[in-house]
Amino acid sequence: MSPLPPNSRTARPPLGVGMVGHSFMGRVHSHAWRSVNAFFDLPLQVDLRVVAGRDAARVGAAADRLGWAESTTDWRELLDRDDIALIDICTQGSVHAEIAVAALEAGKHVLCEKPLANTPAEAEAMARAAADAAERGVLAMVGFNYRRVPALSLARALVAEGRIGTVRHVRARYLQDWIVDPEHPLVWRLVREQAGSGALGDIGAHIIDLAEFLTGDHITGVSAITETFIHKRPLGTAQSGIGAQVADTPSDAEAAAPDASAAGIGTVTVDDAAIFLARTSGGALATFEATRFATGRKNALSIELNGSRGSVAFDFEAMNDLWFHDLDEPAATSGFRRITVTEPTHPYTGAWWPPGHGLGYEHSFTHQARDLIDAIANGTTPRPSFEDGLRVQRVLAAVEASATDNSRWTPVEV
Ligand code: SOE
Repeated sequence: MSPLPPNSRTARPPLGVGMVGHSFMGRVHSHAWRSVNAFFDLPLQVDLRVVAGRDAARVGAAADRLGWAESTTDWRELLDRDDIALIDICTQGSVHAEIAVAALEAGKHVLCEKPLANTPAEAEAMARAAADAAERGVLAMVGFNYRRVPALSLARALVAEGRIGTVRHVRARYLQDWIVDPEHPLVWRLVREQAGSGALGDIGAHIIDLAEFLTGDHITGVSAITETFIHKRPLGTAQSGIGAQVADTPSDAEAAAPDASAAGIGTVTVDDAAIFLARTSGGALATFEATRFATGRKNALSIELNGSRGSVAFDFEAMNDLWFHDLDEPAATSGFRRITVTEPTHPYTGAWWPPGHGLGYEHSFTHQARDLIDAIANGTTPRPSFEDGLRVQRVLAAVEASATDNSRWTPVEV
């Protein structure tokens, strides 16, 4: 029997990936690396080589479950592997800079989860390392995945085409409620040394990035208030939900993790909620709300842009729809209309299911992987870049600075 023709998978050059962290983000990134070649025609074949984590038993089990060839408790091993070309950072923010800078200097491409870092200084060091590495053809992306929800990619295209005219308003919210219960333990997302900030950096970063992505403009100034509603929480581990995701930190960079096994009470050192106003370089007025105390809202991201010729509006709770208002519509049929973003001509959707079947949260990460692989294969700058991530980090810092300065707060006589 004549030999079968080479399978296109084996014919494509491999892209070896090493991932650090295997909790919530590690799991969804693994799903993206496993699925991207199955649904997109790419010049490189992803190879899930090694996953690194803190605990040998846990990371070994994660490797088996998530499809990684090997596991290790020392992330630095990944930098010495010739069969690994890309480092995927899915850890808590306190170790993003250390891993990303080392990986870039070792000649590895980098995908880093958001926010880029815990401080502007760390983000600046990462952006510098990425700029230096780019001169050697080594590329970096920060994982603001919501840009790659098809409805939001379509919104960006409509705004860029001028379909809503000059943007006058941005109205963005990201609402969760996973720590409304005062008995929810003090997990790493509630500790500044590990998370950098609270709702502001974790979910506020997403709507800051989206506002700049959709408008094509930058935030030039903010005025903010933040609040921590519950200051003391029990030490221990959360059994379910977002808080149950135990942070992965490489063994040699163990952050000051709250002692999950200890009894007792610990102090929350980050915001529970942040609300801020902003102006953009395009002259728009913007409002942002990021909170973990929107009781009943589980992962409710929404954003609306109002322009001189129309509006676009998106709600993640109906993530396959984009609402569009065109001022040029005749009055008789004017109003917001719902675009079901599942046509083959819409961004990314043609790779998946027939019209009307819809996509989920995880697909945005596969789209992120697709675009990063495409950039690596073509030597183009992935977006959002570390420079984009640094700009978000500076907005986060400005919000915190504004919130701690009450000089502009005008009390109302009661
Ligand atoms: C927790 O708020 C979290 O996992 C964020 O960290 C992610 O970025 C977001 O996509 C879902 O919620």
